[in-house]
Amino acid sequence: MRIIRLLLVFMFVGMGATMAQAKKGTLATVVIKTPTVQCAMCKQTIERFMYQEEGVQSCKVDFKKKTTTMKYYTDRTNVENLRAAIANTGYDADDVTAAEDAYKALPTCCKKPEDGGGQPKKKG
Ligand SMILES: [Cu+2]
Repeated sequence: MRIIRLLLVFMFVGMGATMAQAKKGTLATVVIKTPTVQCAMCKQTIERFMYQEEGVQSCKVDFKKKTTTMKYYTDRTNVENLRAAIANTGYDADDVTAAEDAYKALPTCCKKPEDGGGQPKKKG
């Protein structure tokens, strides 16, 4: 009798875990072009901000390739939201232009070269 009860408990725990997983929704990956990122600080700024964004599971900025790769839960957010969120950190995201206020608040090195920012150009 005890064993049957124990089995039942295990079954419920198992079902609960399965349901919790289903509730999390589907993960999707998106690569967003972020052409204005240029250094490790840009990467940090975007990643720190995006991890607070609803539905984002992971965020990785590649400032050499100038892309931001994100995994997100499709039931909690969408690509438009993610682009808008990046733009709100001060960086262009695909066809969404950076929010001006946020861009102005970026450290000088993270601004576009025409605004006096950027890294010294390496030759070759
Ligand atoms: Cu930067």
